[in-house]
Amino acid sequence: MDVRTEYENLEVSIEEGVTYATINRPKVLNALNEAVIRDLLELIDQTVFPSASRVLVLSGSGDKAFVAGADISAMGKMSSDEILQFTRMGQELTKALEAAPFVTVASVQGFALGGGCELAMACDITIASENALFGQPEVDLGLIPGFGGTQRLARRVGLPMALDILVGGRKLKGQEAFQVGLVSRVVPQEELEDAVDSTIEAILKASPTAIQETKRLTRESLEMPLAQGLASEATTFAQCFQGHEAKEGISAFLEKRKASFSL
Ligand code: CO8
Repeated sequence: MDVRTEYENLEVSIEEGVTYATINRPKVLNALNEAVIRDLLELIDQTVFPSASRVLVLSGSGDKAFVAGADISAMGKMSSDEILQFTRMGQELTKALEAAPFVTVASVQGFALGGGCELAMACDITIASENALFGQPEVDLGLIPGFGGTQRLARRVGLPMALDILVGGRKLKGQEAFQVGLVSRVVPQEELEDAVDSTIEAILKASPTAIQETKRLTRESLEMPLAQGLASEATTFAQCFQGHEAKEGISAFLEKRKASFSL
């Protein structure tokens, strides 16, 4: 089965182990409509199977915006049934990014507002340039966040900061977003590509199974009691230890050579 790389609203390229997806609607600052979300969901499915990509990098076209939110003009034309469907699709996308067996990296420059902030937050690693601007301005439109903002933001940055962003209209530039834990790293704009590349390099050189299990357990830790999470960690650790990747990793260390992992 061929992997589809031609999409109306996405630029997709696949390189060794990595799928790059750029949301390509620069005239509306990469706003998310139903078609973009459907395309992203299909791409995620394809990245799981049959592609062997271990990393998905999400970005927005141009340097002005990652994503300036859900497409306000498209939403204005939706019926209440359609809007419910649209919210659910957006939430499905954020859940798919979190549940994916590969690592999702958001590369953010410019506006990451509303649905754009929610999309960046659903990625495993969010790398922002100093010019990034995060915010959840939905209340100004008479709306509330609909792609997970009311649920994920407080888990990510704590209640006082989340409420300041959600109801106090606070917008955070890249550096401040890093300081409050909204993003993983912040770099000057001209270093964004290198920062993404070095993150990819670190992921690709490590054991695929270990990366996949670590992501799964760490994400699950937010959903379960500590004792249950620790039990799950111990079992998975023992399983990894039995696997050929751990045998290779440990031997390589002892033999003072680079490990070579295969799935
Ligand atoms: N939707 C549609 N079009 C947009 C959007 C958007 N979110 N953002 C920008 N655009 C369009 C503008 O209308 C404009 O189009 P045109 O050239 O035809 O006039 C073009 O992009 C460029 O934008 P501006 O001229 O406004 O550029 P500025 O640099 O002056 O301003 C801003 C940039 C500050 C980003 C401004 O465009 C803005 O405020 N955009 C809206 C931001 C926003 O409110 N985002 C939240 C949207 S709601 C949301 O995301 C909810 C998510 C969950 C939804 C669940 C649904 C059911």
